[in-house]
Amino acid sequence: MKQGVIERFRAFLPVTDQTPVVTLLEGSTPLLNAPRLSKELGLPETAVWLKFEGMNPTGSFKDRGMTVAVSKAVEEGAKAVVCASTGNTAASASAYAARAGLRCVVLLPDGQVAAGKLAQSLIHGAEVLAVAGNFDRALELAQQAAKELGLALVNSVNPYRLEGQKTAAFEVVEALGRPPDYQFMPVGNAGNITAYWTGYREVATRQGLGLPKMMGWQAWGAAPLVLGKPVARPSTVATAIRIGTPATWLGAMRAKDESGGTIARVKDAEILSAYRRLARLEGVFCEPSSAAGIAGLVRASREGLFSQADRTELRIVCVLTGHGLKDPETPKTLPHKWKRVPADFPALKRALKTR
Ligand code: AN7
Repeated sequence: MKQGVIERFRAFLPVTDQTPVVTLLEGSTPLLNAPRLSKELGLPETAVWLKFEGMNPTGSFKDRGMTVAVSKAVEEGAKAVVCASTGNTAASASAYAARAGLRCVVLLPDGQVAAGKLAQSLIHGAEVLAVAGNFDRALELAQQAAKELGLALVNSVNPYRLEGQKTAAFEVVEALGRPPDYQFMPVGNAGNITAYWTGYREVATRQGLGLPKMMGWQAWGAAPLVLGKPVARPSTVATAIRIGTPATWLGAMRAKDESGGTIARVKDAEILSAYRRLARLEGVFCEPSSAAGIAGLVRASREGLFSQADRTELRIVCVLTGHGLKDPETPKTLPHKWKRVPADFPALKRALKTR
């Protein structure tokens, strides 16, 4: 069995026999049915499916693009890579650079990166620079560093990243046997929605299939694509998508318009509620940003989006972009009862009764 995004999808990627393959065997992530969530939304059990990208080697979808970007960087003779990141791109770049023996520089918005992501960049030996500014400013600096210091930029403005990421759409079609009717996903810098749309169009052309409606979700306080203009001071609990000027703005708009989908926004409270609901109903723990897509699904279904649909045939894919363990702090901020007990059995029994 072929493993890793490049070996599995070589024919559809910009690689040759000369490209050294830098891989951690990313991709081939689960597409899990979500029967309880489906039922709570008033849909048949077969309606909602979770593409759990948190199961990639570094715990996010970024690995699909990073294997291609870092492999091409090595092929082109790069000695160092650089990125700006809300955390996951940095974690992925750090791991793949370590794998390739390259120097890695990551620019992070100071104080705005989830603990697990920062831990990953540190342990893989990246040069971690906490920038006194937001992600958008860090990206400008990374682009300047790439140009003037000759580092290979591995943000999603690097076209190899999006080529790798489009393979997730191939896997969804493989698993469902056809494209879904709708795809719900979070949108930050807008690379991923652009990549999925490319992937779906490619399989549709190859196999004569239809296309999903692309439903992208931003956080309320970081919704430039919804407002139609950059947001100077983006703010949300979903730090991965705390982005005010998406680099792939036009790609996201094309995905929305061409597919007949939407790009809309959800409040932090809806994101956190979806985050917890998914974990409790389905046993799947994603990071808060990933739950923005689930929150969007809840909102859209409340607003009657599926009321006219042929429900038995309806297939909805939600992309869970990152693993919940990336961000171990957020669950502790949610209302959840836990108590201390003395270390004896009667006390334990009393505690369980008064639950
Ligand atoms: C979990 O790591 O931008 O719309 O620098 O980590 O393709 O940007 C992360 C983005 C969604 C948004 N979910 O994807 C970064 C970074 C998670 C993410 C997104 C990100 P894009």
